Amino acid sequence: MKLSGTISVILGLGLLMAVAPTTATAAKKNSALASALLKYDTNKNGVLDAEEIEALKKDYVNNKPDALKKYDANNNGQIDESEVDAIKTDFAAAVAKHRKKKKESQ
Ligand SMILES: [Ca+2]
Ligand SMILES: [Ca+2]
Repeated sequence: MKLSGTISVILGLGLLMAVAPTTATAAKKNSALASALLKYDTNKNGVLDAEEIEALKKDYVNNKPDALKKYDANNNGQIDESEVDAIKTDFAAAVAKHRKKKKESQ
């Protein structure tokens, strides 16, 4: 009984270790994509202003950057108003993370 419990724990840990790297890579990729949104904040005020959103939309139509592809939820080749909200949300998270990182490195 005790032995099988130990085996379960070992198997559990093994599974956890097998799953963890994949999750970490995905998280890293997501955060890299979110960081790519930071460049659209051209005046660096930590907010995507109307004209910055316009520039972002144009960039998507013209260049289809990887960082924006996932936001084109209906795949019509454009960032629609309804898709802007998701970008703003991720942008805000990226800004918060960026600021925290900056603070930690000081
Ligand atoms: Ca801005
Ligand atoms: Ca769209």
